Amino acid sequence: MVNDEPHDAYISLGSNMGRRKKNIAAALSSLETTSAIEVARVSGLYETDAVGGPEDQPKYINAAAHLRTTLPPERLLRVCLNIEESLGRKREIRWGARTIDIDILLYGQVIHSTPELTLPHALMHERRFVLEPLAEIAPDVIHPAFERTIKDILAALPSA
Ligand code: PH2
Ligand code: MG
Ligand code: MG
Repeated sequence: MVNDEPHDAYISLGSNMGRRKKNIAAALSSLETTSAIEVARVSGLYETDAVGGPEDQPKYINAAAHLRTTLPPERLLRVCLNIEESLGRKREIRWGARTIDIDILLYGQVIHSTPELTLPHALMHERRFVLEPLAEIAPDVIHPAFERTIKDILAALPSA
């Protein structure tokens, strides 16, 4: 039997190099034109201070999106990494400035950990720049490891 039921996946997008809004828009349009992916909903754009990495980095634009996809998690990750590369992403310094970062936050209620991919995203629950856009589009979605909603996890974050 062919399993072609789409799954709900949530991603985070971030850019702090070059034309930041354009990079986010280009990543979303590449996702949309991938045949097994539908971009169901996109959050607004949030300008955020860089967290971690080298000092004096430019501010980020962050956003979150809800995808519906028939791709399994590893193939969705491969698509995201290919889009990053096509938009000129260079991986030099950990948490350094980047044209585009596309992270899979949640894939249904899957809990999964390999060297390539951890679901849910290992740091999402402590990052305001991830949770704020995500809470805009998915406030009542459950984080499967903490068994709490996104809006509750956001509300419990210590204030900056
Ligand atoms: N991504 C990081 C590290 N720091 N800071 C902000 N504000 N936004 C990000 O997307 C971001 C970050 C690693 O992926
Ligand atoms: Mg990231
Ligand atoms: Mg990443």
